Amino acid sequence: MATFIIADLHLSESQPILTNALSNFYERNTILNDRVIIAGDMFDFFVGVDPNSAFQQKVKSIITKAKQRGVNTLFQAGNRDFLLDESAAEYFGMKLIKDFFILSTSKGKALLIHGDQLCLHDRSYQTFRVFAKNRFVRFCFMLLPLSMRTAIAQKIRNKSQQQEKRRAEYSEKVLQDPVVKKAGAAFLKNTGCTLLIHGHFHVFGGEQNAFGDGLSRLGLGMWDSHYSYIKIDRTDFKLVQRAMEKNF
Ligand SMILES: [Mn+2]
Repeated sequence: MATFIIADLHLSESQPILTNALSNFYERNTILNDRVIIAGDMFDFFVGVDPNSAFQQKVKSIITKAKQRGVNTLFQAGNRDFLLDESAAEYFGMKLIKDFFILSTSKGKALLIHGDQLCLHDRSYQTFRVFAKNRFVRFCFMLLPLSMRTAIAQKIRNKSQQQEKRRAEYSEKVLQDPVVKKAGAAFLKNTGCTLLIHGHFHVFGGEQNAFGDGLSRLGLGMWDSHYSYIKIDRTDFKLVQRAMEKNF
C-alpha cells in the first residue's frame, strides 16, 4: 500500500527513452494496491487527447496495464499539461486530483502541489495562469482543431524553452525568494500541513524548515539524466534519485 510521487517527466514523442523509463518505473517499483501520483508536467506539452497518436497510446497502455494489476494512478496538472482534464485523465487510465492535494503520512500531513503556484514573484506568469485556467478560455481553445492547438503550443513552447534554460540556473535562487517562502508558508498554514511536496523547479532535494519553524519542503527533480520519486508507506518516507540507465 505504498504511494509513489513523481513529477516533471516531460514525456514527448521525440524522447521515447522517457516513456520507457515510466514503463520500467511501474514494473520495477510498484505492486498490488500501490498508487502512483504524477504531480504535473507529465507531458512536455498537452493540447488534448489524440487517439491517433501512437505516443499517447503507449502512455495510456503503460498506465492501464498497471491499473489492471492493481496499481492506480492519480494525476495533478502542471503548467505544461493543465489542459489534461478529468475526461482526458480517464482516457489515460488516471484519476484527476486537485491542484492542492493533502496526504496523510507517518510524519504528519503533507501538501502536494505541482509548484508553479509558488511563483508569485512572476506576475506575468500568474496572469497567464489565471487566464489559462479560465473555463471559457479553455473551452474556446479546445474548439480549435488539434493541429492548430499543437501549432500554438509549439510556438509557446519554443519561447518558454529559452526562458527555461535561464530558469534552471535561477531555480535554486527562486526557491529562496522571500515571496516564494511566504507563499509556501501560507499554503502549509492554510491547509494545516507541515511538509510541502512539489516539482516544477527541477531542483531535487529536501529543505528542513524551508518555510519557517517545522515547515519543510521536498522537491522532485526532472526526468532527464536522472529521475526521482518519493515513496511513502506506513513506516517509510523517502525521497530517492537514481541515474537513468541507458536501457531504462
Ligand atoms: Mn512545471
